[in-house]
Amino acid sequence: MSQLSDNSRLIVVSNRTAVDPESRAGGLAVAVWDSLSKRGGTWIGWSGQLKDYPSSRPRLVEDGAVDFALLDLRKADYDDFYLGYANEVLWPTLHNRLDLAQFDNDSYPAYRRINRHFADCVMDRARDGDFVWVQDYHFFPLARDLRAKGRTGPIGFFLHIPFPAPEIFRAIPDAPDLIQAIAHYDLIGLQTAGDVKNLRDTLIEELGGVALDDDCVRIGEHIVRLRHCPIGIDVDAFRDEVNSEPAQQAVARLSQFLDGRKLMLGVDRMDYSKGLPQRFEAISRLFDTYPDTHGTVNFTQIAPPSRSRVDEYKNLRKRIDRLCGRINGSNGDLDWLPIRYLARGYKREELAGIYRLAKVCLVTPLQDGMNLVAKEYVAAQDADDPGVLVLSKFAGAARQMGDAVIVNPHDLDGTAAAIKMALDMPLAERQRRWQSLYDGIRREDINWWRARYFA
Ligand code: ADQ
Repeated sequence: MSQLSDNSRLIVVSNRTAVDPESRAGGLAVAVWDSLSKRGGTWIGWSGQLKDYPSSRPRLVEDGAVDFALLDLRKADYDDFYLGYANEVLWPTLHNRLDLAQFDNDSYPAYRRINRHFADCVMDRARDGDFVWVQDYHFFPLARDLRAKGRTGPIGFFLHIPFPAPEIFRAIPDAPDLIQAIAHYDLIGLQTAGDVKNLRDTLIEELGGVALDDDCVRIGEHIVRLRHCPIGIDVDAFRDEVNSEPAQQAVARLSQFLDGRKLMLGVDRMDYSKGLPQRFEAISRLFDTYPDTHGTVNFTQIAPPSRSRVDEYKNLRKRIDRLCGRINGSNGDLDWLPIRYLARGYKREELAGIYRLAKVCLVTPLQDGMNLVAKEYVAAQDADDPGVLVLSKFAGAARQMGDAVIVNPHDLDGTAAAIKMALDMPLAERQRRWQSLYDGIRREDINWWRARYFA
């Protein structure tokens, strides 16, 4: 069922598409674009437009072998589907943050409705033999909706974020219906073996599923295959960016700012799962505990705002603003800015240059499906003088990147000590760790990920 025949097309569904070539950058966009442009197929997603009276027909855009079908949505629907359900219920719960979940916001009907609307669009465009490949937590119910509308061909899913333990998932008031819907997929890819185990246990405990082996669960007559497929990056493409003109310009500007100081770097979407307050506190401990860091290092955090209409994200932004001010106020000097935070995005090429210059990269999420920044940072390093990756054990990437300096981001003193060790690490050890990490991200790259899913 999951094996793709040579002439079957891919029909991908995701909330955002990469119809704009500029957006063929981060994780999902690159991975899906690569798969689609090689095989040919259709990408169905939201148009980015909110309309008072949206047409039920999608806008069609053709780009080589890929055709896009883009649906407009009504603002109220989008607010409930995207902000309300996907980002205030599912995102916090799946990241183990029940304290932040807004279970009482009555957005599930809109979530279901938008899924049915997307299902109609898939039904109009998919042929029997095509493989429908649904991306991420915005579309858990889609397979069930498609079956209800009569689709018989294979339907797969990939979850980019973690799947929590059954007792966490069960806290969602609609969990029984959601898990019943998820059980309609034929093949579900997850980032880590732990995610596979959690989903498998939930299918068994909630639906009375029977484990056929570690990766297969039978529910009634239907078999759901679960597959552990950690997402990777296109390493060569990313290394090429380091030599681009924008990367070189970024290096020049940043070097001027650093004036010989060592750069410690963070690059994240502004999101509470990324552990930014804890990271800032750990940096503060670093300055308290190791006076020789004063004047000799700078920590730069790049964090473009995301989902800024959700209250929790507004609060996070305020918290970061305050922390940044406090740390600079207590530690800074006439000629030293200890830490700075840039609330904006950078072009991919610029980012590659910025990574290259960083002696230490801090990837310290409290919970993260994979985290591609960790892999991009390693890809951007130079074998002669590589920087050091400090990586949270709660990022999916830590399962593959054991040669990073692994930290528990809740342990502020431990993280500060690890950062100090990274700053002082002798060249030979930096090279050994980097080589091993680099070999890993090359071996298990974006093509490996795709092949593993479709194997
Ligand atoms: P994200 O939570 O968005 O993705 P991540 O994997 O780190 O997290 O991907 C972020 C991407 O955005 C990276 O490619 C990075 O380069 C880019 N980016 C981040 N900050 C940027 C900035 N300031 N300017 C420009 N680009 C920036 C979700 C899951 C992850 C999972 C991915 C892919 O939450 O766990 O790894 O999907 O499956």
